[in-house]
Amino acid sequence: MSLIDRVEVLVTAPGRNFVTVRLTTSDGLTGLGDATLNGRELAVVAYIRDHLGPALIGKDPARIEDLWQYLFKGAYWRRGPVTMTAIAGIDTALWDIKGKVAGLPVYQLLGGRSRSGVMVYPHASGETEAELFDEIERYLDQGYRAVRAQCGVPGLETAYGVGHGGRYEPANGKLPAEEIWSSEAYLDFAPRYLRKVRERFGFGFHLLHDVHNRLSPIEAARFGKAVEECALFWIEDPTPAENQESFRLIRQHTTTPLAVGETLTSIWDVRQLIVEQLIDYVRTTVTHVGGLTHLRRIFDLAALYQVRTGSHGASDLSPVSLAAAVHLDLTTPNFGIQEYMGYPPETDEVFHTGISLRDGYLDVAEEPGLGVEYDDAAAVRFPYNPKYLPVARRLDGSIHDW
Ligand code: EZ4
Ligand code: CO
Repeated sequence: MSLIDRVEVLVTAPGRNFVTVRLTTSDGLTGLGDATLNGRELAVVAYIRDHLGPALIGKDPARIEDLWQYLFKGAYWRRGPVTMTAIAGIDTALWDIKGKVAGLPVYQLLGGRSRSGVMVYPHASGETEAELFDEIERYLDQGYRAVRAQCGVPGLETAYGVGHGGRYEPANGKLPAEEIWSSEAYLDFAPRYLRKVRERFGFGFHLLHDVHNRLSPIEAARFGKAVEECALFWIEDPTPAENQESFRLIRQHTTTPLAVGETLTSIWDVRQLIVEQLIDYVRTTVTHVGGLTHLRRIFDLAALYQVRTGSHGASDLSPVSLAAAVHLDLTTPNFGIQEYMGYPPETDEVFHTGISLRDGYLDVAEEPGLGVEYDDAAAVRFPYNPKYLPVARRLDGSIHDW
């Protein structure tokens, strides 16, 4: 019988930091999983290297479900981003191995295709409206069917989601950078530029917007109402979701669809949002909810309540994460949309994937497993480069949700 022989945690920074789990079996098969937690990478590395890895040696890699329960329930300490990201790295690598053993792409193991491609949305952003409109135009010209729009807010020096003349990368400080936030300025400006986007480009594509947890429930309700005429695909993270019931208030006031989930780490964190139909899209992602084993359980729960999926797919999730996401998206009946920012050339030097983009849809190559190769020789050329996400302060200096 083939057993888990080796557990490696690989850290590389080709464009940005990524943590990758590589499992090797006694008959020489390898599996890859993404375990990147932006700005907290080494906490996950230690969790796998010092705690999960030693317990996996000699275990049967075919028993994915049992190993998941062993790492989750068996740990006594459960949930939380570090734990669930570490479990995800291992779980994803086990699915990769199972695919290789079977000689089948992972989406086949998950039930086969429900669709011919995975609709994605890229990020259009600008410090000014003019820059934002140029980016939207560029993406629409490239054939994307959906675009996320984020613009700098007059009076605020920085705004989340806005690249500064290049790729958007929020983890940018040796220590956390401090950004100033004003919900008043944002609430005044954002509905106006979103309306201008529709006036200029029409309604023939899906328009998305990320609020990034910056509003209170009643402010979010007001925002949702103010943008109803824009027919948004969704507003994302209108308010922090620890109090899941607070979404009732937003719901009572607006028909703008709501999406939540990128920082949530288990089915328990989205249970009420889903069963009370307080959201329209669940955005949990394979890397931060313990891998494919748990994510598909969330998606199945969501299907019962007409909630569709829209997984987080920012570029701080590695190409291994993207590949796993696309395999699952291809099969999921209640799939909605997948976030996709693409990667800089350095990232592609380390992670070789057969993922293709056509007419705004992603697809995977028909390789066994996830279809991703990790290039060790390239990876060592990009050593770990510690970076933090910023923090946000209000105009009076107090801390706000970033
Ligand atoms: O700020 O992934 O929808 N995407 C986002 C991201 C997050 C980063 C945090 O690591 O909100 O850009
Ligand atoms: Co977001």
